[in-house]
Amino acid sequence: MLRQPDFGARQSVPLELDGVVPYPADAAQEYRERGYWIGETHWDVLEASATRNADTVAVCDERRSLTYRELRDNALSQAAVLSAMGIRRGDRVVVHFPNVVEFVETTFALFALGTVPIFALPAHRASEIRYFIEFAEAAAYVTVDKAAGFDYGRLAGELENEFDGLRTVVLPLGDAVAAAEHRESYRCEALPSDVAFLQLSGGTTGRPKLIPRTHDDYLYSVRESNRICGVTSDTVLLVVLPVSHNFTMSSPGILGALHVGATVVLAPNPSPDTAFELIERHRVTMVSVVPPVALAWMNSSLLQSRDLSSLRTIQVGGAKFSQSAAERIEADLGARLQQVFGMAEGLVNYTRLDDDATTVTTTQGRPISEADEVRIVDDNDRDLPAGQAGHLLTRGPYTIRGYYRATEHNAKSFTADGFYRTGDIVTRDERGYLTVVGRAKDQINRGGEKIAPEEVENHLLAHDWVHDVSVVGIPDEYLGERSKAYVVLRTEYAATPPSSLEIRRFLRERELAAYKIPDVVEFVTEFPRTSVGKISKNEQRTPQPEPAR
Ligand code: AMP
Ligand code: DBH
Repeated sequence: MLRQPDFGARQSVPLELDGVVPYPADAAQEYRERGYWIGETHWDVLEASATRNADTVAVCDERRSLTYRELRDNALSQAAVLSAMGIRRGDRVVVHFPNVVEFVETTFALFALGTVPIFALPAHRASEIRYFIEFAEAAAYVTVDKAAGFDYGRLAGELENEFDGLRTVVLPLGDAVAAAEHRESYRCEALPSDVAFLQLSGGTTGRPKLIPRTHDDYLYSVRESNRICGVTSDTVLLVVLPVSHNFTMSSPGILGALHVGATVVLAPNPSPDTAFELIERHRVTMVSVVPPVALAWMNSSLLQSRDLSSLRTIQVGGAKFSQSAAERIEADLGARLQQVFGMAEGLVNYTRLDDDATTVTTTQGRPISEADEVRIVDDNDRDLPAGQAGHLLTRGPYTIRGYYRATEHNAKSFTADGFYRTGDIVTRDERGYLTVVGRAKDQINRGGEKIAPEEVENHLLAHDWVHDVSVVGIPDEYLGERSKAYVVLRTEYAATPPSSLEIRRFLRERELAAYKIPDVVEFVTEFPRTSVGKISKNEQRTPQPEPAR
């Protein structure tokens, strides 16, 4: 019989993880003294909820439903199995799940062990997963068997062959878990100041960046988010966005709901068909969506036939929500709008539930905490007066001071005194409300899904026929932006270009997440250039008149 690892009393040694930039000691001390960091871990939170709300449903999907007690016990059983496989505190483990209950079980099993999950997105494919394993020297890859139209189990098999020593776990575990012995009380080994997991950044560079978040800092943002968003044990939260996304996890998301004994309903996809039925069946009170999903819901004919009357709050974030849609949504869906402007690096802004209609429809909210320091600066880092658009810099009790193992990049992404350069262009009013008006970073925001052009360009450059590429975001009525690749072919192939379909197939065969594959491919003979000879992506982003025929 597998026994749960017995660590007895909590160890007092902080986790040493190389490549993490810690909060400076004086800032950490201040955040503790001011009561932001209260010294709890994610595992403590689940234990407390399981004690208070043992028989309440914590999380369900189409196939399974778990009470808080079951979630806790299953997580501990899985921890026993992982521990028997040699997985230890501080090991990095890639967690790769569609929206299924097993994601939550696994995440808490890893929290119990003090292991550090890397939250891959469901849409990620071999190319991204391989990179996470290599870069973070992951000890294991945990996933679920076939689900949501993709064979995750098969990918696990391939990875196991490819990476020496990588352990792969494909759920369900069956007998191994059933044999695990349960304990009444279990103390996890992690310390609240430890890195709890690595979240992902949409990024701007050739490779995604990993974001180390501590229990202390993340749980502060989760508790405050609950307060701001009115999440209580009566909340029924519907998750239609990818489970592992930072918005879904923490704003207030799955972790917020589990903190207060609420119920989380996982939807396999965000279509009105699926989501409306779940809202009706589970009497859902709250949901978080990206703008294209909000638009699809607002325009759905199913609104006539489904009962959405339980829905109180609809959060929209991840990309800019147009004012005109924001003005319509409450009437269309019968729920209050809350705009959310957040980032996995930290800072999250919300419009408040009692804000006036103009604030809710025209701003992206204000920061969670009075300790969130926000600066709006010009190109030379000089502070701008209220109302003027500039670069948003931020520092605070739940914003990282550096990406994981990224010394060189950190020097560019953070100021010397620890402000994160968000890459967003915003205005701030006298009250501190932010409105996103643009972006300085080279990133495409495809309806909330972030694409780093350089990453896609690198893949395209691997094509034998391709001489040069430039990937940009172009305006799209529905997504806000979609992606376009301008391709210059090698001269010997220019006369017989491949079709854009072939280029896209090439990328798919490189096992890249589907949302990164350009929506449009155009073959050109040269790129527009700026006066200093750099590619003018701005010009490429601007729609060009169709050539006369
Ligand atoms: P990431 O750093 O990958 O977590 O992505 C966060 C980025 O998403 C932000 O820096 C913004 O560029 C964008 N974003 C998130 N929410 C909003 C929003 N409500 N409006 C506009 N942009 C947003
Ligand atoms: O886009 C994001 O990354 C995001 C949006 C809303 C986020 O991380 C969040 C809320 O926490």
